[in-house]
Amino acid sequence: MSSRTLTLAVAALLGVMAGTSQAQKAKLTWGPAPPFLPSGAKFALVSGDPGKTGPFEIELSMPNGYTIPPHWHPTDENVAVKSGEFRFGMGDKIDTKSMKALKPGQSGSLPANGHHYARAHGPTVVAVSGNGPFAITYVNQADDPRTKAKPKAK
Ligand SMILES: [Cu+2]
Repeated sequence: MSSRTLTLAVAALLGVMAGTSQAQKAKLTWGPAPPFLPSGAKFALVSGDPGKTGPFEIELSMPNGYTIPPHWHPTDENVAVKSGEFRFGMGDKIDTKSMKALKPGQSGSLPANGHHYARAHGPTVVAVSGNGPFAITYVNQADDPRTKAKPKAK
């Protein structure tokens, strides 16, 4: 292989690698939902860091019927529906009749400290954005997956 051919080969390889990393940036990396959410959902970070101060965006992919029991956050929460149907309601008790439905392309804002709950109707993907640090407090401590995960003392 002449040195010119080698240079071209390296340039082509670097081009392929650059293309690959760009494709990976556009594609979200999905993992299990964080421990403060009920199990069964998938989670992907879009931008920022929900654990730190500043704006962040995550996506949550939920199976049909996935329910987040009544809870609140110390910060505003914005939810934009990507696919499926996201139903939510305000208050300390799940009332399916008073739930509102958001469809793909629609979004809603949940005010800081406002008690709310949510349920996926069909497989549903939402983008959640806000200003970190993100925190969640469940109205009923028994609903908190972090409490459930702890081994029960006898
Ligand atoms: Cu919430």
